[in-house]
Amino acid sequence: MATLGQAVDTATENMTLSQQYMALEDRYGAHNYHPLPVVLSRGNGVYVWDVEGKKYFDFLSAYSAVNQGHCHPRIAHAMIEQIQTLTLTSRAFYNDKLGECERYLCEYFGYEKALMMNSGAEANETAIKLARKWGYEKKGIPANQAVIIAVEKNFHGRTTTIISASTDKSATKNFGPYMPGFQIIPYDDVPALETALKNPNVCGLWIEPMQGEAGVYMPQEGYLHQAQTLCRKNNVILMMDEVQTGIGRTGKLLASHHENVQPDLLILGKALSGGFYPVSAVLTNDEIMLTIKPGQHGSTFGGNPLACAVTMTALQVIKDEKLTENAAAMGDIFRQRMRALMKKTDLVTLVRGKGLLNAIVINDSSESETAWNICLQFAENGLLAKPTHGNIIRLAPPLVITSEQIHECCDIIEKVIMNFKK
Ligand code: IF1
Repeated sequence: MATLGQAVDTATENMTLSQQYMALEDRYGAHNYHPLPVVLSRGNGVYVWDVEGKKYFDFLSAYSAVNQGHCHPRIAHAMIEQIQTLTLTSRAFYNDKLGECERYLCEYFGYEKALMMNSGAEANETAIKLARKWGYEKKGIPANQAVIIAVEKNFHGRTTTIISASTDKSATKNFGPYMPGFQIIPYDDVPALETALKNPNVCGLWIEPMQGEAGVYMPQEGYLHQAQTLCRKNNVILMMDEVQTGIGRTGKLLASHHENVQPDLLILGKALSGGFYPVSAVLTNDEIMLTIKPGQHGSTFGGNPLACAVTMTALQVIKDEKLTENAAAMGDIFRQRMRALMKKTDLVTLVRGKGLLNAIVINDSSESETAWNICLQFAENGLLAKPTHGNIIRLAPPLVITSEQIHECCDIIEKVIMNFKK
């Protein structure tokens, strides 16, 4: 077995262990990311360690997949038990975990039916297919005329259909031709929504309750509720992508709940498994879900026994450890500390977010390296975060963070910001 040193073509005698691992990825892996130069090898709760043994607070939480904290022991135990029992049956047969998990999901989130998939993108693809099928078979939209309304700066995943609705050039350039049937309108714009929904061929409105990738952008108070009202008035499905904002992240079980909105169709992923396994799901009512008949949709691993065992435990942990409530309380402390920091510096111009999904806006152009360089110094000081777009830094720790830890992290952020030289 080649040792690490032999695995890369470049010389390794003067390279750190981290540099050797980074060289491996560079040599053998697709260059589809630009990671911070940190090589992680262990995680526990809010902490991760790199291969040199340096400890960090994780302020990205794998893009909100580890809301329960890294390597949560209860979820690990449930996974190990199931791994040694039954992992995958396919849906050619029944198994003793799927029905239990579907009931658990429906009761937990308040829906009649669940369809389990693997990635967040697949759940969004499932939502698109359900909305279209319902549009043709229940709303009476003429064949192949169904339209789904999406909004500017959305992020729903990376498949060719999903990016067909994207307004982000880096997500769409040279991936055409694009899937038809999407109309893009501005986010957080009720008049634009009102006009678009008048089209009788519209089957769905497809939005995030807060736009994570766009830079933790929150719509004005009331937008979500008006969207729900307008969808009901125009017989359109409100398809809410809570892959990043759901499962306690924003201080409510769903970010939609900040406005007492119950989406007609709910899209979940990421923290459904606490970061142990790719699990996603679409939840909706019988009328919509039962438009898909046997053999019309599915996936090899969708809803497998291992995914189900992990999911039920990961969601029970959110409840038992009151992580939603903790996210609300810790988020208040965090934004309070950031607003106090803003009074002492002009480098941070804005803090925004709900619960533990927050972002700070850096006072420099979005083309500058400033936010990136600030994140490098955060890492130097033991806190991992990464800019979303240009000058916006997303700050989203696991929901298990304590008040002592959140203050320690704010101290790190303050120290770096106050000493930063552009
Ligand atoms: C990447 C972004 C975040 C999501 C929402 C669906 C999906 C995601 C609201 C798809 C996934 C991830 C994907 C990952 C980075 C990260 C991300 F920067 F891409 F946009 F979080 F903001 N809906 N978001 O946030 O779920 O298929 O990935 O399981 O692709 O770079 P997935």
